[in-house]
Amino acid sequence: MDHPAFSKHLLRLKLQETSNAEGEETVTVSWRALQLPWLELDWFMDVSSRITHLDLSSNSLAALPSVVPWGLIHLLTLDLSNNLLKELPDAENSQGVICSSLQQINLSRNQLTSLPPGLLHLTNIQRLSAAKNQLTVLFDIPSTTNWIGLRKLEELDVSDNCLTDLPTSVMHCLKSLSCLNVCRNTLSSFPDPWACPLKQCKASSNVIEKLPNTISIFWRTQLQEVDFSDNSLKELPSYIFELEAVVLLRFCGNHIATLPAPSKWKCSQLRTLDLSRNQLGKTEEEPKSRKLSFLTTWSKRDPDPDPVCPIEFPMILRDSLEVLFLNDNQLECVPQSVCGLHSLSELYLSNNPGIRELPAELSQLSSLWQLDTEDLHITNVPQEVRSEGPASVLSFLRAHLRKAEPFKLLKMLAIGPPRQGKTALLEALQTGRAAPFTPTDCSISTSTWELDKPNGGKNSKDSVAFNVWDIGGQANMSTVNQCFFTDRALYVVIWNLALGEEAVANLQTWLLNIEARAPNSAVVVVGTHLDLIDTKFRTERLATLRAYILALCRSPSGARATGYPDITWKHLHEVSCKTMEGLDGLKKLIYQVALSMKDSSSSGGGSKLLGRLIPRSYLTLQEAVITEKQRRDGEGEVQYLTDDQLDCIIEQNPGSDIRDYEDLQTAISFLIETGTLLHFPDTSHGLCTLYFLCPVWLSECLERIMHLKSSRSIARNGVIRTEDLRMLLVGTGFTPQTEEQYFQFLAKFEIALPVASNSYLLPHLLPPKPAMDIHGFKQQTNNTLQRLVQMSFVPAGFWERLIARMLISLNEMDLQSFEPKRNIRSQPSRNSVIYSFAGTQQRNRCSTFRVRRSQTIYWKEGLLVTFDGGYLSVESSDVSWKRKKSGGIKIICQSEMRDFSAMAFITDNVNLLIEQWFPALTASESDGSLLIEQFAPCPLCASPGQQKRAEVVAGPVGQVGEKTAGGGDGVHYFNMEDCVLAAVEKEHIVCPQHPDQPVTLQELVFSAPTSVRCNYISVGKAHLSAKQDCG
Ligand SMILES: Nc1nc2c(ncn2[C@@H]2O[C@H](COP(=O)(O)OP(=O)(O)OP(=O)(O)O)[C@@H](O)[C@H]2O)c(=O)[nH]1
Ligand SMILES: [Mg+2]
Repeated sequence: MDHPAFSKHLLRLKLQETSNAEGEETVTVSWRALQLPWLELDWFMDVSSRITHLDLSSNSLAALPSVVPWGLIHLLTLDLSNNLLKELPDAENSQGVICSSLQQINLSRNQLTSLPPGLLHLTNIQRLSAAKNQLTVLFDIPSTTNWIGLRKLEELDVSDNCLTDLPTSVMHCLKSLSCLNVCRNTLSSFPDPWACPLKQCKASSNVIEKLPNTISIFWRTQLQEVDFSDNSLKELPSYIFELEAVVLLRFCGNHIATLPAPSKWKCSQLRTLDLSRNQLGKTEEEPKSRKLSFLTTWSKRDPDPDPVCPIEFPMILRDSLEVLFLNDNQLECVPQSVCGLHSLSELYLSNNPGIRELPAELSQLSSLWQLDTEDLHITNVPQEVRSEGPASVLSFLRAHLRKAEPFKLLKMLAIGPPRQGKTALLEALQTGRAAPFTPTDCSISTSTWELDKPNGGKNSKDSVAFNVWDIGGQANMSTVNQCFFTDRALYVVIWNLALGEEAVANLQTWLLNIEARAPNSAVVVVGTHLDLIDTKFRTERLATLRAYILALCRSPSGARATGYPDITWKHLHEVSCKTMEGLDGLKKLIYQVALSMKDSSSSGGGSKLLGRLIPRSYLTLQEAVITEKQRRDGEGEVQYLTDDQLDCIIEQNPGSDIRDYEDLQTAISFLIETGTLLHFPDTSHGLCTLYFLCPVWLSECLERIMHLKSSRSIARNGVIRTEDLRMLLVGTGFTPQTEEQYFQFLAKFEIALPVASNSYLLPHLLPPKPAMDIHGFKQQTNNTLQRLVQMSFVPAGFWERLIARMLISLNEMDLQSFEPKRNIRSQPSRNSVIYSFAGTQQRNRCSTFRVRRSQTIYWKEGLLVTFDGGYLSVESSDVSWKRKKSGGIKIICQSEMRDFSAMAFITDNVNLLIEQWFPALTASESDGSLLIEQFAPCPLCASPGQQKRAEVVAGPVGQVGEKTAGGGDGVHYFNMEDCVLAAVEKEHIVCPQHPDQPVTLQELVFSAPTSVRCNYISVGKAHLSAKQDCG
């Protein structure tokens, strides 16, 4: 400032000149925070007529030259905030105010005692802030002044001043006002409302005693936010709740003691209501209210009624109100109507010394996550529950509301290969004695068992109860018995130690099935016949066998293998059912494992399954279902309930609080988990509408099918006609109304799979080996293509479904190639619905495979189709892969015409099956390796001319993994993915066995499944065009 010229020079640097849309040069002045003590005209006079934005905020200005702002003709925005201004230059009349474009003025943080009268002449002003000044009156208007400004003002902020009132003469001129902030003044009243689109009205921290009663007349459909907190309101008139658009209402810190009657409320959009720090619930005339309630009939019955809360919230808030502050009031109890506010997510109740109980119905508020009860002396929720937070309090209340009881029964399934000692072991556990051997025909039996805490003495408090299902029976039943596998149960997998390593391998399918059907279960693997293991070598022998079991369930990297349950050495045990050796240890193990099971459905997922709280009505339902089961058993009635019958049973209990669908599902899950009934949620063909009561009965129904002999003519080649399958239902209790559900059940568990519109495949009838010697067909020639699909595990039902699917596809192929005019729609509709499970997708894939089949042979894990000039074969092949014994599919396709479309036909079928039914196989192991990979043997290595080892094809393939690396002595296997990638670049790929003789990729790749080929083609095209671009 001591060097005016220099100051001017510096300030001029902060002018920004731009030209506006009309081509005029405009100037923006940014002189913010420069400690300017005054404003020199010389600094800007030459450009003053071009200034559009003037920022002088945060300086030390105490006065302004009269040209600012009134003489700046093009000024749009003016910021004078944070200065020392006591007043603005005078503008005598409207002629002195030429800044008619001015839209925004910020005068906040100055020392103004009233707003400059010049503002009254601004006709385009939209935003005006004068917060944090010393305004005592809004405008000091000489009586001679005529003014017509402020009509377009939308936002007025005069908060933090000393205003005692807002003159209606000014306020009623603000025809466009939408936001008004008058917080922190000393207003004792609010001006009478007027016609304007007011949206926000903030008037907190004043001394307003009363709200104007026309508020809902003028602002009913516009006003959204109203804040009158920290005033002196004594009551809330009903009209404030008639504002239909209001979203936020704040009335905290007043003297409000009551609310208007619920019928008066119209604010159905209200989301936040703050009534904290008031006097709600305060009853001055205690005796009067008591007398009143005495008069009602209700209190006549109950002379000492619970405290009745005078505060009531209307039901119209039910779907809107999310946040409710009631803290710091004088409530005697939580208003019951709060429990009806279904959208509530936050509720603040702290500091209402009278509140002693939380209503149990609060727990029905499903969105509530914040429940503030600090400093309350709640007696009906234990302190330890309260200290765990709102979620725990609410679940405690919910349990209380539903009269829940801790439940300590689990379902336990004894499973494993046949004749291993399952029944003997259960008998030994339950009776403590070696049982005399009594063979039974029945494949499943149930019992109950109470296991006392080991070393805990006879204290039933700590005991665990089990519903034990002994799932045994003949070998052919063991696959179908998976339908009894339910989730969140304890599985005891039993095997005979004396059978050694071979028997361990047989456990694989059992373990895979548990993980597939019951992933939240606990598994214990128990070896029986310990007495048959020589005591001399026992320790080593057991260690070896244990290592075998663990190797099954672990991937080579040591992590849990995909598809297997989590089993560690802690879950393994050995016993003798003859000498009872190891039985005490087993009891201890079972007790520990049962106790450690987690309730995966609970909110945190971390609480224990045993002792979880079960609503009373679930328990009543359980009892009723058991009674019904026994009644039906006695009267020889069918052992399933339909939807309606279950509803009836629920309705028989008048106290039942099972109301909605979700709750019913939870109740049913409880019944399933405890072994009270069986239910399958599949909606297709209505399977979910049946509830099976008795597993023994269900098992008997299945036995009728499983005991069919393949010699019986009704099931030739393992295929049965629908009529014949229907005949097997006679006498079971299934009716024409429920037969569709039953067939769906059979398909679900691969007991009978639809293969054509009127026939089903019964996989159990398929021979384990091809019915004839097929090796004659498989003469290795040069016209053969092979493919090997490696799978980390073969899921249960895989082969059954693959065979059924291929039979369907082959039938379709026949129809398409040779009977094109046959109208498929003429088939009976119901059957075609069942049949359509193969999916329409399959037909859409453009399989070009067309042959006239001469023979089709299929067995448990394989299928062979012969035709003129070639054959096609698919079969399982055990391979060692990833250092483990695993499953594989070997596909061979031979064609004299060198038409290998059959290969694509098969691989499409395999891929689609996996996609639709076994998606778990498309995942990868914890070390990132794929669970499924495809290999193709080098056609040159495999050809007889090159290798005299034709048995490579027919015999076990061996170490494929190693072979791809080029080692070994046999045939090299190319990874299909590598081949497809290589095919983009070149026509040949090099086989490490004979690098001088490259292998053509053409056939290796072009017989890949349609999807891969498409990929290849698109990748190839992209690649080509990229090449062209470069060239
Ligand atoms: N020595 C010896 N024999 C046993 C042991 N456990 C079971 N057995 C015998 O093995 C045979 C088969 O036992 P079960 O209990 O019927 O076998 P299971 O697994 O229930 O058989 P299924 O129900 O038909 O699948 C019976 O003769 C038992 O006495 C054991 O620990 N030691
Ligand atoms: Mg048995």
